[in-house]
Amino acid sequence: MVAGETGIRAGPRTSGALRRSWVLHLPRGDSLQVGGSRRALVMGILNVTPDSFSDGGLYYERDAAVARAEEMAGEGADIIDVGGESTRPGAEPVPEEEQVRRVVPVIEAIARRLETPISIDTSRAAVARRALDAGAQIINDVTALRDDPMMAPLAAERGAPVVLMHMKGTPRTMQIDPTYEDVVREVVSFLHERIEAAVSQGVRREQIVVDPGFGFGKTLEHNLELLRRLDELASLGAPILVGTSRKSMLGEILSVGPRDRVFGMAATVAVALERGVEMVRVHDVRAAVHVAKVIAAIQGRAWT
Ligand code: HH2
Repeated sequence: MVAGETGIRAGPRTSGALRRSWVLHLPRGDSLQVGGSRRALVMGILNVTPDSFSDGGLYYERDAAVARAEEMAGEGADIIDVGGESTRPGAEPVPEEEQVRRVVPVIEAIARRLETPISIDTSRAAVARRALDAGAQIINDVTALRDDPMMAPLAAERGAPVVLMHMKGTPRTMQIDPTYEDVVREVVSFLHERIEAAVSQGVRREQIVVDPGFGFGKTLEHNLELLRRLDELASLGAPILVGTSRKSMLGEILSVGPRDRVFGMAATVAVALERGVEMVRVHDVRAAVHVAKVIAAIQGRAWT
């Protein structure tokens, strides 16, 4: 059996597939149950940036950001993902000090007001360290610990769960003609390599979450192939996080702007959860929580 799996079989009202279950241990002592008998976790996105692709500028002011975090918690978010750097295609890196200036006051304020765990969306260890000091408890690194050699040691030292995401290239270059022989196999082998690299640097295997990185160096067809074959990521033995929210793959299908892609997101979340995904990262928390609850009920899991 793959490490981290319990081997608990799904109940009689479900498809009979292996029901996977983990407990992520948070640095401040709490834990997050992932999979098993409970509904999928919903990570609410909080972009403290002037230029994110769908909500740039909306939550750039501290008070607006904190109010949005409270709203998402009220809608059922299980994690608030705070980021101070846009990673949209073509985006330039934001200096560490500027990311810290954007996210730290917001994280401090949210951690004071809410019990909802906070993740920090950054690839820079200096930013993650300051965010963890301010009250964040999970590291979400879209470069899977490749951008900054100090990120893995930091995660190991703090005992923080880490999201490792697949990306081909960098945000500046990733959408320039991405090609794969088999996108799913390449993503799986990349994530396998990154899990082993993290573990070899002291990160506990049970604290690792993987993410195929929708829209990061992928065409529409690559993204759709990944969605169709998400169950193949289960071989990695880690919880799977999926982020399709408002992304251009939905815009290409629906010909609508980013804020009008909520139903499209809901369709992808429903399919992902039915393929065994345990976590989703979304802007529209209320909609995703509703989908997660209904899917959980259908699968015979607790939906509250
Ligand atoms: N997508 C974005 C940013 N961070 N992290 C994970 N783990 N998975 C994702 O799919 C992912 C991510 C991009 O979306 P968003 O944060 O809304 O936009 P921007 O990068 O422009 O701020």
